[in-house]
Amino acid sequence: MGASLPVLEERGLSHNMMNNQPPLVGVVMGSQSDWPVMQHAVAQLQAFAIPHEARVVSAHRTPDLLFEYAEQASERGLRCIIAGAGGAAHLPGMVAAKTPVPVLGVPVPSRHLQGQDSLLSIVQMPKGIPVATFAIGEAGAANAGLFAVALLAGTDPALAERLQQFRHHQRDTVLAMTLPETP
Ligand code: RP5
Repeated sequence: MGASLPVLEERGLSHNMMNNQPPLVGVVMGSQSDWPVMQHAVAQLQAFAIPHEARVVSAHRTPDLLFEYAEQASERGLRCIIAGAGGAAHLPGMVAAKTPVPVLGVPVPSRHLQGQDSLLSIVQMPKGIPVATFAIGEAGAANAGLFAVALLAGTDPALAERLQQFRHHQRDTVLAMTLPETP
């Protein structure tokens, strides 16, 4: 439990976000350039105090590391993995292929096709190896984080209560909204 991947840590590409607690959620992304999007998943995990880690793992540039990470995920105690990538986004599907741990895929906006390629790469998994796929970009990353919270809340009543309070806060915010008066 809680084993580290030293190569990434040495290069500053790995970060355990809650020291002294083994991560329950792994957040991986294909490049450091994915962080502006994927940080929105991490922000949700932080808001609900979920032990987690964030790491750069590239499907096509570090395939051996991807296999190592995915193969160790279950024994390390990860309950789900949020995987974000852009372009021909193999990362979530390949992670899912190598672990029974549920994988939540986040399509990162790409330079030329604005993430539509990422979305289709992730969502169109052939039957047999599922990846739960979220919206392109920040909303998808945040919702993947919230989905991970909901998964964990199934066995954690205190967390379920915090999630309910979050939903109530959103409800109350919308109920308090007003529109400008029209003549
Ligand atoms: C993918 O290629 C990454 O997930 C990223 O979205 C995209 C571009 O990577 P960089 O060229 O910015 O490293 O592997």
